[in-house]
Amino acid sequence: MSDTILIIGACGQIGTELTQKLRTVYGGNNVIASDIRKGSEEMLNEGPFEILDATDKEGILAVIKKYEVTQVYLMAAMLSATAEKHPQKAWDLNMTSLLAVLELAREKHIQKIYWPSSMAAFGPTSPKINTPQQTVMEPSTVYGISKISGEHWCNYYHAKYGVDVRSIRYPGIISWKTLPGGGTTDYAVDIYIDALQKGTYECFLSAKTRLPMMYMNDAVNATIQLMQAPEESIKVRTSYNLAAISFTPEEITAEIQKHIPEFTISYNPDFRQDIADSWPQIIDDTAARDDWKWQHEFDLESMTTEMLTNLRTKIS
Ligand code: AKB
Repeated sequence: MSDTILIIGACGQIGTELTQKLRTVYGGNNVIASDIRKGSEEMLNEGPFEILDATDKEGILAVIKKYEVTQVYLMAAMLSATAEKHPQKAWDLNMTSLLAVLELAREKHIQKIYWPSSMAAFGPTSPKINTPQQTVMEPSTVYGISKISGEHWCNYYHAKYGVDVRSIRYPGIISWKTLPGGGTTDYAVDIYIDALQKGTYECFLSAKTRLPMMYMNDAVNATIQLMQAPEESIKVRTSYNLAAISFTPEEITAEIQKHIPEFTISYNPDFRQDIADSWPQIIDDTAARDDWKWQHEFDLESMTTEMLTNLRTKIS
């Protein structure tokens, strides 16, 4: 039987590019995009689209039945900075949506689930350098609490009901097509846009705040690679650590200055500094590299060239 995929939260930063890539891999009509708001013209032209509330289990089931969906990618979530402002809403969106999809798999309406976790599942007491796959995990943010809880729900549904749910702990994701919203790592996208538009950027994190990051192409490839891996190779059913690059605002500035020498940065840390300080600086993703042969392609240099080239065209 061929795969039919439903993406919930297809209009978000990762959802947009994941939808595009999955449509090239599986064919436009086999990938149903959905979101709480209407998608772009491009998204609507390239395949089916449904308005869908990620917390509405019956609504999701209706779409699954309509298109005979076999796999769900649940990409809808409230990210770290916004979640600190709306804790109850964040918990409700992030947890209700996951439990709805896990239940639909337990009830055998779908065969496979992808659900993103985050490095935010780690906390201030986790090792910051080479953060292992398994270690102390005591997140200090609402978003992180929802991610560590979600990971355990995934593990539980796999162990108890045999649900094939797969997950990655994303680092900060950097992209130019759709902007991120409400995250702590968003500075690493904003900085490129302001470098091109204003020649200067005021950063909400301090100069030496090192965080794990990844270019979108790598994140999308990793996600599809994990979902296509043979079931017996998936040994982690909470969520896989995933890493590519780690840098500070100071270091990304120096890289941008190689292209735009007059670019300047100033620092004005806000509440997001505490969030960033609670997260890992460098992540050990040996398990993903061993189990399903993950390899990243982009480093800070190649990502910066791609970001500036693509944003220049988009902005002009
Ligand atoms: C955020 O900053 O909240 C996200 C994440 C690290 O999951 N980008």
